[in-house]
Amino acid sequence: MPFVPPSWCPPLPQVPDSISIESFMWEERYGRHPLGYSQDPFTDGLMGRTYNAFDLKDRIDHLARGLCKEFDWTPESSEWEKVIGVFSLNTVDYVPLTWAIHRIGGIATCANAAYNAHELEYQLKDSGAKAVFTCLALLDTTLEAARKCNIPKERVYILPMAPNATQKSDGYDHKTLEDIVTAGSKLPKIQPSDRSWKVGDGARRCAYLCYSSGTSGLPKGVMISHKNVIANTLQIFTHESPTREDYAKRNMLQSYTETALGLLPMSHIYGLIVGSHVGAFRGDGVIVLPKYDFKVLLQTIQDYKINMLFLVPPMIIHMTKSKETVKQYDLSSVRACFTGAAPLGKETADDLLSMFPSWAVRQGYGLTETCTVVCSTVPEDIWFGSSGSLIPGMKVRLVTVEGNEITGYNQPGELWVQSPSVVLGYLHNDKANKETFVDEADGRYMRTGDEAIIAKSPQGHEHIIITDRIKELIKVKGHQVAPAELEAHLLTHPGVNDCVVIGVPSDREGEVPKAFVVKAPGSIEESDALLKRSIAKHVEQHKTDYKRLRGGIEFIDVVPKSPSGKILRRLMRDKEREKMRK
Ligand code: 4UV
Repeated sequence: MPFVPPSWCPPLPQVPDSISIESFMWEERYGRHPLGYSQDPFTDGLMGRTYNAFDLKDRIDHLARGLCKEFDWTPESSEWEKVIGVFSLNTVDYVPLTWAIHRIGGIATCANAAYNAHELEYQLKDSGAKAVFTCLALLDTTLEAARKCNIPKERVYILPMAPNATQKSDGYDHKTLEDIVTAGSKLPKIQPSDRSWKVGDGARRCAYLCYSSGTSGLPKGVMISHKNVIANTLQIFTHESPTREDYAKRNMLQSYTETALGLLPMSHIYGLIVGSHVGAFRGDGVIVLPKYDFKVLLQTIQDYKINMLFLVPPMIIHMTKSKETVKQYDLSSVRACFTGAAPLGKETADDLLSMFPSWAVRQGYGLTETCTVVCSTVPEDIWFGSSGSLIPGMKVRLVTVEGNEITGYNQPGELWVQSPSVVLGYLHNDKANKETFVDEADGRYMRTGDEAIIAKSPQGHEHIIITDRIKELIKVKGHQVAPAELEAHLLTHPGVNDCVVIGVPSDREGEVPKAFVVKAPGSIEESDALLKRSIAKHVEQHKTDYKRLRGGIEFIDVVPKSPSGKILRRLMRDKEREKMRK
């Protein structure tokens, strides 16, 4: 018997499957809230730049017209001919740009702003992106990657981070988003792409192509449909509604919206869906920050009286370890602090609560492949160490290594998820699709590669507690690091004959990569120390900062492998854990 959401949770409303995300955001929402939005959807936390919902709607419309003209595209053509890369720090234009791409029936492939040119090139090539939107800070990286993917410089556009920031680092006068909006405002109206959709097209058509390594191997394009995003937005909204309605009633408000923090990268599913789409749909105001700067974060919470924080565990650890700095700011507006993407330790949650006894310290669990949230704690049902109750429309199973289904409490098994938000699959990767998405008698499940138990919370509800990670993935500060990617790179170093990379615990980052290396015979470095330094440098030069081998390098004689040649990473991880326990 699969586990299902608790009975207090309202049922999931019908999920529309023949409209685009963009239509859903505006039309559904206006239907629900005839008074319109109570807050501006996105505000620049540094510059104060903002658009109200009505202006934003027009802006997206103009941008969509401008994009059609710019590329000579029609809304009716296949979405795979209209893949656009978005490689930028967070800005107020980030998500609206993706909605304009959806309005013309295209796909936005959002790339981690921390990527270097090699990493960006991989995603742009793999996704078949025809153009890239970037910000000035990342222009050089973008141009280097674009060149290698045959994307001409004319197809590299600038997202303004600040009004009037126009200097160009390569001397070429790149068009800005503003230029396209202005040009679009003078063009005739276009029919939004979904006007020609048939029933079910919203479930079939890809809207976002985000990258995840899944359970094994290199990063893969995760095909996220319009329906996936709409479903998870409605699922989260419905899961939270009872507590919000209570709050509104208690405070005699007509409805209740949040001023939320938009700091998490919008290129990652957490910042994209939970941090942006759900807030915009609900009528919240999202205060956008381009990157993590601790003092700027505290100042912004104070200035904008933010009440909902979306953070990852390392940021919370930073807060709990900086009590004196934190005290200098007035954070009394905050009602809830939400965390996810990696486990939040019980001690850290306790520490945070002791600093801010009135905060609801909440945790959610999600994946790119489930188009984000699977479960989360709500203010009335918080249990530290747990990732909370299933959101409506979710059904999960726990399956043992032997393939037996677990039906009781507190017994660990791999978590399998069924939900309208489970994505279409990986782009051109049948093998990974077969391994990850399985058809069972009661429908299609996604195998998460995470080990979990179901336990009863003190309030008596079924909660999911993530107990371990079975898959290879390493999570550094919430970012994905694929061991296979680092291993492939290490093998290009002349001193490395074979290697295996695993994640090891880190106080500040959650986990960091550690490499076990079999030295090449007769390697030219004079000593082990020099060889280690050279290998570490090889990674630093070619991979982004969070992928560095901060867990260290250790030499071994042989990499343990199965008879079929598969690296036994789990064995290395268990050995390492054993060593740390001693
Ligand atoms: O694919 P991904 O990078 O996706 C994420 C998504 C995290 C989110 C999103 C919305 C939320 O509201 C939220 O709370 C969390 O990280 O990586 C997926 C893997 O990250 C680990 C787990 O191994 C997933 O398979 N992970 C994510 N959340 C948690 C976690 C968690 N709360 N506890 C432990 N591991």
